[in-house]
Amino acid sequence: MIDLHYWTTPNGHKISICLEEMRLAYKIVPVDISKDEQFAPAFLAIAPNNKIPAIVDHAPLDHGAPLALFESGAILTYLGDKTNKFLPSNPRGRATVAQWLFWQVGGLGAMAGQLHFFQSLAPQHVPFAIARFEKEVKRIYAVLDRQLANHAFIAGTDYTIADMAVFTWAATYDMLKLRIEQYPHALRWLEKVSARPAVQRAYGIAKKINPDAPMPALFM
Ligand SMILES: N[C@@H](CCC(=O)N[C@@H](CS)C(=O)NCC(=O)O)C(=O)O
Repeated sequence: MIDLHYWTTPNGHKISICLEEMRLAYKIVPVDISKDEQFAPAFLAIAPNNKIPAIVDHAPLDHGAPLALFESGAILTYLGDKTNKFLPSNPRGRATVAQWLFWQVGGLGAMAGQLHFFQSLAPQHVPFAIARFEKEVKRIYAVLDRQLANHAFIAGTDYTIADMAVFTWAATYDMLKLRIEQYPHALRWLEKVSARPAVQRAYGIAKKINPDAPMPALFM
């Protein structure tokens, strides 16, 4: 059994999608970040960076003590290794998936998060910050669109953990006030991934846990 310490955000959805895709047994432990539950000592013992998602695998690969992990990219890679699914075992395929996974965590997710903050949450209107992050997020969507122009999925021909990671952030285009029709290859891929039963289940779970969770237009 795996405990998923989760809230209904793009980084949280990555791991619920992955667990659903892999059909692993898991239990959601909600960590409501709007109520600062990520700072509770019990959560910090698992995730010292005070951010969701985190997991505790009570039956880890090495049959040792329960394994606690934070950082979505590390969790997705661990689950790929645990199940041998959605992560190639050959070095070339693995490196390609890792490349896009790191691109998502360090680029798309970080920049989209900042853009959303300055567009919609900041107590002050800071036009320079909005312009800076909007330009960078548009550049990143253009990179995604070019990659998907000649690949069925992010890392090539197969759906992998990189698609799960990129999907949950790329799907927030309406929240980021982007015109997704400007990225037609990304839109085709977004529609294909959003229709996967495991992805539908993961967003359905989010709605049940937090009916106020912002839902991407793809799920309306
Ligand atoms: N790089 C981290 C980012 C995690 C992250 O930013 N989580 C947000 C929710 S989407 C969070 O927990 N924020 C709470 C806080 O900053 O206190 C990952 O990929 O897991």
